[in-house]
Amino acid sequence: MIELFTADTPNGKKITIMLEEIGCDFKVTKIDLLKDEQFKTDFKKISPFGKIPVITDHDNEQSLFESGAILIYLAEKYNKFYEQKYRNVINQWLMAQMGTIGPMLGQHHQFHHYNPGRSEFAEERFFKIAKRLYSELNERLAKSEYLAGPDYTIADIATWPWIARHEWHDIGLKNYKNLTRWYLKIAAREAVIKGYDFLKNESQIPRP
Ligand SMILES: N[C@@H](CCC(=O)N[C@@H](CS)C(=O)NCC(=O)O)C(=O)O
Repeated sequence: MIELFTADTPNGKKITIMLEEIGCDFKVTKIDLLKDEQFKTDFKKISPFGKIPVITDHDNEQSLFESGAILIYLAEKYNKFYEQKYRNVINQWLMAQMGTIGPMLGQHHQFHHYNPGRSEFAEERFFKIAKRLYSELNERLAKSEYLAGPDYTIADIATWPWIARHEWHDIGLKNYKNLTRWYLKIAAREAVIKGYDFLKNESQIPRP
């Protein structure tokens, strides 16, 4: 059984979606970020930077932090969404999510959604970067069904929950035809619908 320590954020949803996709038995332990539960001593033993998500695999009592590492671990353990033939390309797009898409959209959330008016420079900078990312993803998806090729992979599972925050981004997802096609196709997957609403409060995937 996998225990997932998480909160209702894009990085957290990557893992609930993956666990639903592979159909394994899992339990969610909620970490309240607003109450700083991520900085409690016991949690920091398994998450040294005080971040969610983290898993503990109770088959072997191994804990893992960093969503990309968790996705790779689960993909290898259950032999899903990480085909050997495309592994380098999957790694490339997964790392692009971890190193660029997540951090840049995360900053855009900070300055455009949570703290507008606090820093004109940062607001403009991350808005511009976020728009460019939408265009670049749109270009990639003009040439490829999914991010890493013809199949749905952990690179898509890592990226999709960030695009699911498109209303916060204020960029107009529907103007990016290929990105919208990819977004809606993934949004229709049963595991994605369940993983998105892992708190079971009937939260609906935002439509473009
Ligand atoms: N690179 C990390 C980022 C994790 C991350 O930033 N988690 C956020 C929530 S989405 C968090 O735990 N924030 C709490 C804090 O920074 O205090 C991953 O992908 O797992």
